[in-house]
Order: sequence, then C-alpha cells, then structure tokens
Amino acid sequence: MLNRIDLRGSSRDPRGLLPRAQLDVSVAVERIRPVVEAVHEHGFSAIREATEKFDGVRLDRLRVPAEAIAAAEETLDPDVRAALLEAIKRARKVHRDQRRTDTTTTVVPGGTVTERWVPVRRVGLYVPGGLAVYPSTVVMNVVPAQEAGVEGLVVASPPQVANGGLPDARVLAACALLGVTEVYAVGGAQAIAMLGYGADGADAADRCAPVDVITGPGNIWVTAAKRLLRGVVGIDAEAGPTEIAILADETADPRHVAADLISQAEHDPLAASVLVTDSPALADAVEAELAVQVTKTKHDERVRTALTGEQSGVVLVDDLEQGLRVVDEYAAEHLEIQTRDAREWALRVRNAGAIFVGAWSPVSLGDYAAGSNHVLPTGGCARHSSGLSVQSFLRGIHVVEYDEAALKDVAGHVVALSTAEDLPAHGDAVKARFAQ
Ligand code: HSO
Ligand code: ZN
Repeated sequence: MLNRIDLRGSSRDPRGLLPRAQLDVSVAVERIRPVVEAVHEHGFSAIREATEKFDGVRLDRLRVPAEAIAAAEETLDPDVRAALLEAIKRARKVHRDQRRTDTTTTVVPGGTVTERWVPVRRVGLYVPGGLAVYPSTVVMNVVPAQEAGVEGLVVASPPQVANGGLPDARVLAACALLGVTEVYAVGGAQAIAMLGYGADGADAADRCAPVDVITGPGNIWVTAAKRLLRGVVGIDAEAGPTEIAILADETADPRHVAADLISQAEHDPLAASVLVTDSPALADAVEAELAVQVTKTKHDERVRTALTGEQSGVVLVDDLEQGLRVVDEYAAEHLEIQTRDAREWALRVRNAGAIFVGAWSPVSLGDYAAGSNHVLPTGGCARHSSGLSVQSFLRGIHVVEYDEAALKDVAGHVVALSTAEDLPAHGDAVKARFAQ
C-alpha cells in the first residue's frame, strides 16, 4: 500500500528522495487575498458574505452568546468532559514548567541588562472545523497562552450547519472548561482577517477587537491567510497536513506500527505516514497489517488515500544510523522511535516537532493526553521551528540600565563603532553626555 523507497547501499544524501507533498500556499494566498482585503475594509458584511459562501451559514452575529457556551458544557458527554479535564490538567503541568523568569545580568558594575518576559496582550486561537472537530486543539492553544499570562483570549471556529450556525458544541464546551468566554463563529480566511484587523459585528457588543498573535492549525486557506497577515500580527509556525514518521527496527510490533501510521492518516487525505526501517521483514509485516487494519478503520477511504499518496511511504535503510539521517532530513511533525534502545536513539534526533519514545508512547497519546502540545511544525519546518508553547506568547524585552560611570567607561568603544559605520551621530549622543 505504501510507496517503497530503497536507500540501502546508497550513501546519497536522502534530501529530495523522501516522500513529501508539495503544498503550494502561494497560490492559495492569491485566492484568499480578496476575502482578507474585504474583511479589512468592510468588516461584518464581508465576513457574513464569506461565511455564507464557504460555510453555508448566514451569521446574525459574530460572537457566540454566553448561554450557548454554557449550554454546550452542560450537554457535554461525561466521558469526554472527564477526558478533557485530564488533558487540561496534564497540559497545564507541562506548560507551567515552561514559564520564564526574568534575568538580570550585571555586565559591568553599574551596568545591567534585564531580560523581562512579557506576555502579549491579546491572542486569537483558531480551531478548525472541517473533516474532524478539535476540542483537543482548544486545550493545546489555550493552556500555553493562559500559562504565559495572556489576558485576552479569543477563539474563532467555523460555524456548523449541524449546530445551528454555531461552532461545534464540543469545541464550545472545551472553551467553557478552560474559562474562555470570547468565542466567534467564524472560520477560514475570514476568521484570520477578523482576528488580525478586528471587525465590527452586528452591534457594539459584537465587535472583535484586533489581536496581537494568532495561533492554531487550519486548512490551506487558513494557512494562506495567516501568511498574509504575518507582520500585522504574530503568527505561529504554518501547520500543513499532519505527518507521522516512525523509525523502527525488527523489535517493533508491526500491529502497533501499522495502527500508528493509520492514526495520523485519518486526519486528512493529504496526511503523511512514513516508516523508516532497516528491517525488510518489518516493512513486509507492517504492509500486511495495514491491509487488514485499513479495511476495519472507520475513515478507510481517507486513510487509504493518505497512505497511498506520494507523501507517504516506507524507506528502507541499511541500519539505524542511516535511518537517523533520514528522519533528521525529513524533520517530521511527529517522530516515533520504536527500536531497541529507543531513548538513546531519540536523544540523537535533531529535527522533529515532537518525539515519541518506545512502544508505549504513540502519537495519539500526545494528540490528547500526554501533556505535550500537539500544535507542531509540519512540512519540514521542524528544522527551524518548535511547536506551540508558553514561549510562543511571550516577548523577551531587554531593559538596559547603565549609570554615568559605566557609560563613560564604554563611551570610547561606542564612538569607535559609530565612526566605523559612518553613523557619527550615534557616537555624538554618548559624547554629548560628557561634554564640559
Ligand atoms: N495529530 C494532530 C492533532 C490532533 N489529533 C488533534 C487528534 N486531534 C496534529 O498534531
Ligand atoms: Zn492526530
């Protein structure tokens, strides 16, 4: 079912040989530009028009009424409620430990630089609708923002025809459990534009004030809109279709490997499932398992499309050293290590959004309830970016404070550098303080 890429006996750089779909966001950017511009210019009427066109819902107002959020919490299935509360508790534990303390460095006597960590004021969290609903994503966005100390938290999620034009009830319930009260029934590029520029709604109480940062995953239109808004607001890493890579040797259980590959393929026909192994026997056994398990899984069509797509495959390598080079080159959103001495191999990985170590740490644990964050860099962005964290919502501000003697002491160096850069007024600003 999976494409097979045989790198055995080859010392070639794996770059370019690995399966990965090329997602052309720039084409989507041009498609959504008119929507974003219309929302910027006309606010509510443009959001309404786009929502009617793309979601098939006629919006009376942008904001979800408080009673609807409370009602969603009341009607939430008790098992889902308990699971969400546990997920929140675990995520809070991990993200609380990410909080930063200010540090003051005494550079010279009388000269200090303090790094002050300040949360952004207002954040917009996008929660997608589409093929699946994601109350867990509410948790993964809201918890780090709250732990960072963000005061204003706003959620936007597409209105659902099936829920009377409100976002999915489980999404609303997750907001209620987290204490988020400002929720907008707006999705797609129009939601990102609304968050970034702010928009008037049906009346004075229905207004969405602009945010400072937008986070959260979304489809290609949402990603394109975020790219367009970058600079107007801060944006987290672009999230494309989900990916799982598994580095496995012959000790891995093919049933587990197959189940994990299927679990992420379930998200999206464009999702990527990649197995990297030095064991052809394991590769064959996983293929056999896939054939059985795919027929039994609920979203079999979507899964089959994802697994047979060019973005998925089995990569055969000579040994785990080569496997490590391959997974590092691939820089997966999620990387499972199912090998002997898995922890040691995991320690050597440089590029991955998140790493899942050993037989008992499947990606779906991390998706929901490990305590780790599931908003992670995709498409190779794990080479340069991290997943969502408390840090995503903080700015480190340098606070510089020198006294007269400390400035005098370094004045000559400032003047020398300002002269070298032909910016003498810089040096003059220091000299002026010591002129007789
Ligand atoms: N695997 C997705 C997150 C998710 N899974 C949400 C289930 N619900 C991207 O990390
Ligand atoms: Zn998932």
